[in-house]
Amino acid sequence: MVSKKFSMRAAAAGVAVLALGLSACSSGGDDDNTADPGSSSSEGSGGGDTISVGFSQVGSESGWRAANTKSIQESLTKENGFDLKFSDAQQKQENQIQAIRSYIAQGVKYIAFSPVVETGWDAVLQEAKAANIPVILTDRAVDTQDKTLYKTFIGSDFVEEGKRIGEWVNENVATEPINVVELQGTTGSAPAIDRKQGFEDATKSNTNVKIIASQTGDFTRDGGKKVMEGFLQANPDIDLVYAHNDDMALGAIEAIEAAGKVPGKDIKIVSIDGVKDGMQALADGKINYIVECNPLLGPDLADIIKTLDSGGTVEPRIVTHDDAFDQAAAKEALPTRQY
Ligand code: GZL
Ligand code: ZN
Repeated sequence: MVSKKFSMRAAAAGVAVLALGLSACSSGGDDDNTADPGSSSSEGSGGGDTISVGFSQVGSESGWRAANTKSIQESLTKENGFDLKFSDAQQKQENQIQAIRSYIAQGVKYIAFSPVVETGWDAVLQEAKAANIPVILTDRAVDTQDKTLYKTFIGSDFVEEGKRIGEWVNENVATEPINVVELQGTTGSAPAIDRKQGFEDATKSNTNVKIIASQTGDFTRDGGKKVMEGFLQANPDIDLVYAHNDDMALGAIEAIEAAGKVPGKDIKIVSIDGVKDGMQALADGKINYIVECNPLLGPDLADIIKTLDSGGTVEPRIVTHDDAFDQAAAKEALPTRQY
């Protein structure tokens, strides 16, 4: 459940701090927002006092992404005062840049997006700034020197996620020498860079941990399966898989089983996200530990935009709360998981 308090400062008027208790709320979905950026929503400009928002989504590469998209579309509805224009970039940066330019041309009031990779955004964000359209980063960060190019970045701390995985491995697996293979997320993306960093930070002083191979599976099941097949062929003795997300872990499980080994036992698996299929595999003993990465950012995005629209300001960095689960905790949590 995502419920968080973060204080937001009212405008220069010096009005007392406005602390908002924000909780995930799932109002009825308005799921006809899959129009490509070129078209405005089917009901024209949304009319009346709705706030027009252009959202560029990374793609639909994983269970996490599907839950994140659902949360945004269910929160930025007309009933909730929004006219949402939503586009899926199929994990291509050029499609995101094109979508953002289209939103600028349409004169939306706000732009929000999850940057597929960290770099290469300054030009298009300068254009949004020149058009006086505030930009909000959700889920993933951009790597820019100019912090005025966006109002806030709301998302998990991926270094912390990698660290928590590494600490659990130190305590529960690497009490003897282990060979580790790593399934990295999308090359150049903030989660892939930071999750790799966090794991290494946590395990670098543990001489039992030896990372013998590390390669991107692009956050997809198929990618995880194919890379794991390669790892298995090249390395006869693998003790642990560190997957940057559940979808790649689920692909690795398929490859490990096809090789006649038992995932979670012969080869242990640790992962990040906590999507339903991952939590089920954890409860079934095929995965050993998962650090959650909460995708339910829709309600907070809606609140951030409304705060900005009423002249308020928001913190430049809002960190999403993540939980962590072992096999017993997964069994307990599964029945009430929202994603
Ligand atoms: C993390 C998000 C990552 C997920 C993957 O916030 O950007 O992208 O961990 C998803 O499942 O594809
Ligand atoms: Zn919690």
